[in-house]
Amino acid sequence: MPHNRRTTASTCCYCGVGCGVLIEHDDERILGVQGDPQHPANFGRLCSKGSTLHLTGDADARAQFPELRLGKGLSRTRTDWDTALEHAAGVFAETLREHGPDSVAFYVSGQLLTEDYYAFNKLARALVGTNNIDSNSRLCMSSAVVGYKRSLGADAPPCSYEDIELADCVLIAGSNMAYAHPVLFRRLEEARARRPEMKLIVIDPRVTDTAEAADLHLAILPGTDVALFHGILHILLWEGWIDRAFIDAHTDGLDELKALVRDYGPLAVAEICGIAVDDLQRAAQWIGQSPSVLSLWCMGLNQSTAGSAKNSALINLHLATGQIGRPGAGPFSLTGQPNAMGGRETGSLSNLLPGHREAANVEHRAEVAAYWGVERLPESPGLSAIELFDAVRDGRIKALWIACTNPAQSLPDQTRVREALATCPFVIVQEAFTTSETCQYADLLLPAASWGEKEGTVTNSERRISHVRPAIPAIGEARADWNIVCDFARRLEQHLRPGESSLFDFGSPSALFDEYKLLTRERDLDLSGIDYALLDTRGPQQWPFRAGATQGTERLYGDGQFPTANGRARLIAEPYRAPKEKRDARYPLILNTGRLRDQWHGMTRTGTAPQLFGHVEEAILGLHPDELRRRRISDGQLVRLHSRRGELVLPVQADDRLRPGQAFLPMHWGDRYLKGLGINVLTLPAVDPLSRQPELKHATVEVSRIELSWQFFALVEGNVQKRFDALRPLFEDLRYASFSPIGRERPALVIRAAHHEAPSADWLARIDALLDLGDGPVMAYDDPRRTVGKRVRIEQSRIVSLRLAGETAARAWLRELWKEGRADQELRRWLLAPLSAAPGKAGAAADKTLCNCLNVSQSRIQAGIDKGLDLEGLKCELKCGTACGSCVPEIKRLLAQKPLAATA
Ligand SMILES: Nc1nc2c(c(=O)[nH]1)N[C@H]1C(S)=C(S)[C@@H](COP(=O)(O)OP(=O)(O)OC[C@H]3O[C@@H](n4cnc5c(=O)[nH]c(N)nc54)[C@H](O)[C@@H]3O)O[C@H]1N2
Ligand SMILES: Nc1nc2c(c(=O)[nH]1)N[C@H]1C(S)=C(S)[C@@H](COP(=O)(O)OP(=O)(O)OC[C@H]3O[C@@H](n4cnc5c(=O)[nH]c(N)nc54)[C@H](O)[C@@H]3O)O[C@H]1N2
Ligand code: SF4
Ligand SMILES: [Mo]
Repeated sequence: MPHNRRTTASTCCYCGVGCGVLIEHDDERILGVQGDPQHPANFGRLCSKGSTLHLTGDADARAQFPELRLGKGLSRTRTDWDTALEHAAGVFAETLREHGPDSVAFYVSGQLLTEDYYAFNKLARALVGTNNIDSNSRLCMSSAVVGYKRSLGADAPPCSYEDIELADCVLIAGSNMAYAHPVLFRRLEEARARRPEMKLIVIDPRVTDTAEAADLHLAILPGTDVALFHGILHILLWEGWIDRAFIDAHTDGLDELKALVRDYGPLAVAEICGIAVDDLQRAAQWIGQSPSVLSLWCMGLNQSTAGSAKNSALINLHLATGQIGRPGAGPFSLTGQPNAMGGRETGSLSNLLPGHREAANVEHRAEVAAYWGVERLPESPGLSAIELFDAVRDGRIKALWIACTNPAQSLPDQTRVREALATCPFVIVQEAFTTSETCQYADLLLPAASWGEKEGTVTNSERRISHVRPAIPAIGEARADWNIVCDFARRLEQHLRPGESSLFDFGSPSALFDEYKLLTRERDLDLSGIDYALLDTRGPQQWPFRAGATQGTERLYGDGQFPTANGRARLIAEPYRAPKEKRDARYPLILNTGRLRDQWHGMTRTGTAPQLFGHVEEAILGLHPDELRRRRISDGQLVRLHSRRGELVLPVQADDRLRPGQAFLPMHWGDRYLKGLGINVLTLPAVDPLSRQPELKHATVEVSRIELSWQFFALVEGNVQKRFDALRPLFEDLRYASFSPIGRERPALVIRAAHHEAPSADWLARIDALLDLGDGPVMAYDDPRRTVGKRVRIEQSRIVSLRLAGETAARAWLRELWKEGRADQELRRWLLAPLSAAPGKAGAAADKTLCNCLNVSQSRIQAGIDKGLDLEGLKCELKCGTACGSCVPEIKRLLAQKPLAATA
């Protein structure tokens, strides 16, 4: 252990749970990470992603130096910060002069810290003079923002994490918490173990790990949530399970809502939602009769053309039953990104201003302008993400600044997004990793400091602000986001307001925080009583936290007073509308997209830790077995998945946790790990009319057979990032290619590819050279008819590199040999055999790592189960599930399947 090993308390940079982490480091490198026992979000726990943070962030993948391209078609070259920012300020000044303030735009992110967010906002609205600043929160939280604002009067989740433990009935809608908010899910599991009488209802079209834990799973047809919530309200009204006194004293709109939900009788709703009437009744009864009801929701509600309606229809249930403002009760929207909340607070959606203000409100604009000391703020409405990229594509936006988000992976309808990025005259990408899909479009790449290297604050789902502390200096020449923005802004001021005092004279993130917080004073989120020193002495705090207060606020609306004009909450009457894209004969399947347990978004960070691919290794489409049968497609086969907008080639897997007619694809794959434009080449840019949030969970698609007779498989150890970068471009012309870093102690890159004919011998020779299979201790065999070619490199009696071309039946077997470090006679015999098939029973799928913390595979767990071990026995003997616990739901599923396995 290095003698100067130290610990810095900070936060996890992934999800909105906002766990505290203790970063172990030696002031230069991050060496380890532990959950912070003092942090009130996680009390020491971490999930599979948080606990592997120290294994991520490979320097080979990091952006380390500014790079500038001096003309389209040229390549970028390294430059220094002065040149980079002077150039950017010059281009912005000229664009503003020629085309006006609305010809530039900023597209930022819920993974920025509050101080970064605030600096970007001030830059866009006060200096540049445009409202064209939007965030990836538009794809994530904007429906929840609308839901809270119009139903309750302000964008404030009224609950605390503790309420998850206190509730008598928890309703989870459109959230796979077990994967996406694991530490909160652990808190829920533990509470249910202590209080088994607690009820859990899960609403999700799929059987997820979260749904499997439920007492009642409503597997509704995609997009039908509004009908379901209205149907529940219909029963609540009919049965008298409402809180009349609360409704009368604290809400408006009952009559209209009552008139609407009259049409949502149980039979009709059960039919629309595709569920049993009894289940609907039971859900209503639990909601109507439990002493306290808490709802948790996420993207299954928000990412919809009815996202705002879904949010308000759910909040209606709380208002009608008075289930708000009390321990264990309330509508609790789970936030996705670590600082989704900070973005909303600082006004980082185009329609907002700092301090929960509105860009369209004259008084709000005047207040902020006065505080900033500028004459006025821009009046013309800003563009929201989808509109913004449309405006880039049709040339209205001439300079685009993208920070901390990867739109060339995460926005819907990638073909259009890519066209926009390719045509934009000037694109700045402020990024921590060069591997993001968007980097290729950067005319100016600004390297950003990332997790463990930067300071500021974040607000988690329960309105709790934490101090994010740096452990080590930023890599290379990377700089903190706030610092880049302020430096640029001061240079732009030289062009736009020379001689005047700077609006961006901030020397530290705390200076930004101190300026920003006063914009929240006397607003609903008033956090003016917080500063870094307080967070350091008293720990993370929940807003509102007014100046002079001694503590923050656990729960809102306990007094029934809502921040609306008349103090009353609003029941919203909006009818159910079906999703935008309808199924038809050409596109008969509904494509749903979402998270995996161990990956984060476009995988720039998680993709650098090969062990995180142990759970799910490649992009696979899930489809009900009936749909496969109907199309005469076998499990594991490569298929062509296509929508009205684009296509992908990838393997399909039979999945009876989906209903027939539905398909599921993880959201993580862009064009790096899978050939194609990524999964969002299939999705559509239709948006909710109020929140402008796109419908990312509902595109219609079809799956077709595809004949790709030539197959390729390779596995090569060591230098994963470098090999990846060298090999990846060579696969661009093949029909299918997938890349996965794998392994633990010995990281390796796995490549699978397929095409309708064999590529040239020359191509194969280039690949072999990059795989170290060109010369040295390499065993080779090419069968005379050239249907199969095999190469294996063995060093110190171990396989270190191999490839199969033509036909790849032995790939799973070879992988096992590699993993076990075997290179014996059996391998030699196989190598010289004319066909590729492996000896013994071959072709089995690769084993998956269920427990990533303790490295326990599914097959070992299954063997334990077959031996008669129960969960405790498995934990005791194999140690699986004893660290972060993320794998426990899946182990429970294997245990539940036991009788099946026994009779099979
Ligand atoms: N492991 C991991 N965790 C993450 C992230 C990550 O990338 N990886 N990202 C973070 C971010 S930014 C976010 S926003 C959150 C997202 O967290 P979640 O929203 O929980 O995750 P998703 O998997 O996107 O979607 C949740 C569920 O919505 C369901 N769904 C689809 N359509 C419908 C519908 O019409 N109605 C209902 N009721 N449900 C539907 C899907 O089947 C899916 O199981 O996760 C955060 N946490
Ligand atoms: N089909 C489909 N699409 C989706 C979704 C879905 O469910 N289905 N979910 C949507 C949702 S909810 C979200 S939130 C988005 C997420 O989409 P993105 O925002 O595109 O996701 P990330 O890959 O997290 O992008 C963050 C980028 O910032 C970089 N980065 C990391 N740290 C820093 C830093 O400190 N500074 C800077 N400047 N850069 C940094 C990372 O390398 C990464 O490239 O995806 C959306 N897209
Ligand atoms: S639940 Fe996991 S990903 Fe989310 S903040 Fe906690 S450790 Fe990080
Ligand atoms: Mo998100």
